[in-house]
Amino acid sequence: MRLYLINPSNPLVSIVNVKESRWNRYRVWKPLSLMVLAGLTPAEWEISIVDENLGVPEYSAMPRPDLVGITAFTSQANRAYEVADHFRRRGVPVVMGGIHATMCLDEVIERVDSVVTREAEGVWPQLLDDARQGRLKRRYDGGFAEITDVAPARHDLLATGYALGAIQTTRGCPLNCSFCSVTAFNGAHYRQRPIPDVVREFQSIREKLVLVVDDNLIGTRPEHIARAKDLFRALTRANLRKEWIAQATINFADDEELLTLAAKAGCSGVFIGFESPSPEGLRAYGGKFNLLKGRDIRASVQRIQRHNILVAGSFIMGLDIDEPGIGSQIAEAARRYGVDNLNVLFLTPLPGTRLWDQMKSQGRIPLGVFPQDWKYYTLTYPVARYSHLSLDGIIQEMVSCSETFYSVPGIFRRVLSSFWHRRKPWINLAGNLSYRGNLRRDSEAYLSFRRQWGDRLEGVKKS
Ligand code: B12
Ligand code: SF4
Repeated sequence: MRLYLINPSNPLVSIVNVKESRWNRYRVWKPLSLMVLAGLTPAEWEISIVDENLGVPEYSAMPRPDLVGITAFTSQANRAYEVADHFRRRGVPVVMGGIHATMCLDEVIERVDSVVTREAEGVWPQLLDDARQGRLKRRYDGGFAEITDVAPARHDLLATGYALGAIQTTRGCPLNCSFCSVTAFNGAHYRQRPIPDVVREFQSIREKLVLVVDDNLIGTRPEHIARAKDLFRALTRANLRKEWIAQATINFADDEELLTLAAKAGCSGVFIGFESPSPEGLRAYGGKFNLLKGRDIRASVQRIQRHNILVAGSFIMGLDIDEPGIGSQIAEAARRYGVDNLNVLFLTPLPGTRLWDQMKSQGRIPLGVFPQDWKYYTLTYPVARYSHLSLDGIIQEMVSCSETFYSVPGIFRRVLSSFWHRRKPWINLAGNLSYRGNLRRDSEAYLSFRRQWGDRLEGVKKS
């Protein structure tokens, strides 16, 4: 039995354009969901994982599979349907799962043979059995997996072409920010994989640099932090000789022992979502408000960096309080906080989130002809109506924010500082150059988006 597991591409996602900027190699990450599915698949299936981000193969020249499984974030849905259509026309059954299939079940179920909603662990073996016997059901709901049932991913598949390996150690997020899909999809209950399983899986990863995909590696409660410390101790004992990067909340900075243990275990960088330079912005959207309010953020960032750990800060532009000037406010806040990298995304209503419900009810989702428009839901296009910013206004703010932060003197200052403090200067340089390399391409993409969709997005206040 032959199984293809496919990660569809979206050419609008600039990070996958390795040819245009070779630094992007460090930002193309493995589709871990498919490697986890492969890990759950019995040996009688011959598995090929196709990541279209590395190139779209000539499917008709490949041997005919018995089953195709497709994963998709919302931004990949259009391409997912094209791939599904190709195989279904050849009579191959297609199953789709992942976040978009869960949030937009009615749309997806019309376009594939079978849909898996939520986490696959509880239903995938049964589905494969049904497929083998030619009696696939239209829908399987995996619910939330028992965290002890999460199989190790097949790191032997997709062995080349990536700079980073990937692993997951926890699922779920208790903070439930209104714009984010994670709590809606993986639940508010923070589930932690058994530490020996994580260590064993880490040992099976070949790459020296690894992305820990957890939405919040350390969690928020004392027992979460205690588990994170135990994990770091175990990784250190295993002497992995790997460096890893992860996502965390700013409370990472509050515990010296945690930072020391993380650094010893190989932590070389963290992504932290600051979301807004103003407390009012945070209060409206964030479960994170309590973690950030009244905090000396620069001092927190410095405490992390003192452990030789890089900090990438992420912000959202287009919050209801954001007014003209927000681009320079974000660039200035990122400079003040002293982050090594800055990632700014447009506020985007993703299906299944509270923000979606709110904006939909307010008639603020003009780019809403689905599925065609999903390809713009990459968080890098302004697909909604923003309270105080016109389409041109918000694009201008984004461009000026990126150009300010990623100016040559800005990069020079940050990289010099990381050389001086011996804080992973080469990784810092690669990250900064990757962002800078995409600036021109991003501006061109905004222009073309503006030309194509300006009319549909009109009716917005002029800034
Ligand atoms: C790692 C990650 C990335 C990596 C991508 C790696 C990759 N190629 O997959 C990077 C950094 C590149 C990335 C980029 C983006 N990401 Co991202 N990312 C994540 C993150 C943190 C973890 C995903 C992961 O690996 N999970 C571990 C695996 C094991 O879990 P899983 O994917 O859910 O898979 C399970 C089930 O969903 C199911 N399943 C999944 N696929 C399939 C397929 C079949 C056939 C079946 C049966 C089952 C099944 O089974 C798996 C096991 O239970 C998630 C957050 C999250 N918790 O999901 C956000 C998340 C998926 N990303 C998100 C977004 C918005 C993006 C971007 C659009 C925006 C951005 N700029 O970040 C881009 C788009 C990239 C693209 N190609 O289009 C949103 C998606 C929301 C949505 N509705 O689509 C999420 C949920 C984050 C959020 N805050 O809302 N991302
Ligand atoms: S803390 Fe991060 S993962 Fe958790 S709900 Fe907020 S944005 Fe999503």
